[in-house]
Amino acid sequence: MSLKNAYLCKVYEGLAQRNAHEPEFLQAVREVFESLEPVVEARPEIEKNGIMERIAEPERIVNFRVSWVDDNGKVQVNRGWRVQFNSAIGPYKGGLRLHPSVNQSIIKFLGFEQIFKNSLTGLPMGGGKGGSDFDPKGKSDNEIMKFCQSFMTELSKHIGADTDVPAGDIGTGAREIGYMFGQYKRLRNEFTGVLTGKGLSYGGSLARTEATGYGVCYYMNEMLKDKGTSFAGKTVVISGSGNVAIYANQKATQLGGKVIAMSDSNGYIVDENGIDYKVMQEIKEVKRDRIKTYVNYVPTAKYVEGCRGIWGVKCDIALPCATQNELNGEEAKQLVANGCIAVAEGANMPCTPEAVEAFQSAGIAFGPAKAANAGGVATSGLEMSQNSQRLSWTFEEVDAKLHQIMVNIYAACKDASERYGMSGNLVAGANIAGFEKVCDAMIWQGVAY
Ligand code: NDP
Ligand code: 2IT
Repeated sequence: MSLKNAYLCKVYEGLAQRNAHEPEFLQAVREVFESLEPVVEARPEIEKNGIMERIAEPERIVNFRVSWVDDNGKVQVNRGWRVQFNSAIGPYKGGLRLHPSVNQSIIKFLGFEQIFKNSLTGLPMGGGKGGSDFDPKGKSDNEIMKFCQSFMTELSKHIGADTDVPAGDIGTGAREIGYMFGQYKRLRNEFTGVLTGKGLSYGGSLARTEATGYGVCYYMNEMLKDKGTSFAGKTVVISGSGNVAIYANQKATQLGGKVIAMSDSNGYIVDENGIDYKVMQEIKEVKRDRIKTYVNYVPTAKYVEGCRGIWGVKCDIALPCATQNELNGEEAKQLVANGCIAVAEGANMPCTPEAVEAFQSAGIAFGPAKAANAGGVATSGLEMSQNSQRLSWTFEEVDAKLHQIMVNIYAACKDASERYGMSGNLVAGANIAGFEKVCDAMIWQGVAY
């Protein structure tokens, strides 16, 4: 798809020139701009108020050195970021990614998408993201703690329960959030809800761990309902085997689906009898081991080296839950040819633009990340509410709210796509519905803030 609107073209071209070395960021912006063409044409106040120029420029980027001492007494140095993208509708909110591939382009694409995702949840949260090129793999607990403490020593100067509330993402789970929370409290002498995804004994919310994976399935369930079907009896392929993938497996299975393949960055496992999420929990969360060891627990499973081959496994439903651009146009065509009827993105931007195009032109249901994986940050929002009230809700209460939020998000995406004559295009629907609230808030708050 190409951009036609003159204003959007001009803003995008300037952005592409200034950020030529940030391909993931430009990919994310381009998709949103393409979706918003009819909105920009229907509402001249968007151009008049410079909304597109402003929304694609982070309010603030903090980039810092993280030095720490490894178990051999050697000093290690990493790069840290926090991109505070947009605070129009609430304090900045978004996860922290720890992975060697992290750079400014990746953090900016994630922060940009977070603006619209958070808006879709209906909760008052702005968009932000952070992280580091630190690689947690193979590090001891002590090294993880040292890194997290050093990272938070700088980050603590820029965040706060009413300013910016980070959380988990790739490589950042309950252990890392715990070390970071401890350090923030030590530095500030303040016990506040400055992070979400906290442990249950110190302010965490029940169901936050499960929320992203559950939410993806609740969203998929709405997509399937509209097609007159459900998870019952369907085969499901889930890429990744981390936080999102594990609980997507649990919920898809509970809803009657059968998860037949999962992966990590080295390879994938297949088991036509269904993959047991509890074994995966043990391998990934407790042992912090590789997915290939699954065959030691379940002999009917088969391990195949190389993670991308997973898209060649025949299935009814595909849930990419690993990382950006993990599913390309050719792989999408293969899924369609194998009879796949629906795809929802658990990871952020896992499908390349060519893959999205292949799914949409084949007429299969496609749920974009901003909408489909918003259950994680939505439940972070619910954790913030509980922290403010100094109360804890039960698992059932949180799960019921999460479910309702995902149903509402699906309805909002569908409604926006229909209002602008793009019925069935949930990518456009999510981008438009997420944008509208942020745009109005930016206009009402004036220019110089
Ligand atoms: P985890 O760190 O728990 O798991 C990540 C999984 O993806 C692992 O299986 C990992 O394999 C795999 N993976 C990571 N990077 C790559 C890569 N470059 N190539 C192939 N596989 C890779 O992360 P999460 O489950 O939390 O996050 C997964 C995705 O979901 C990310 O895109 C994240 O942004 C998104 N997301 C997460 C939310 C959350 O609440 N946690 C909320 C919304 C979206 P390996 O172990 O081999 O590295
Ligand atoms: O991409 C995401 O939405 C997340 N990693 C979760 C962010 C959060 O603040 O819970």
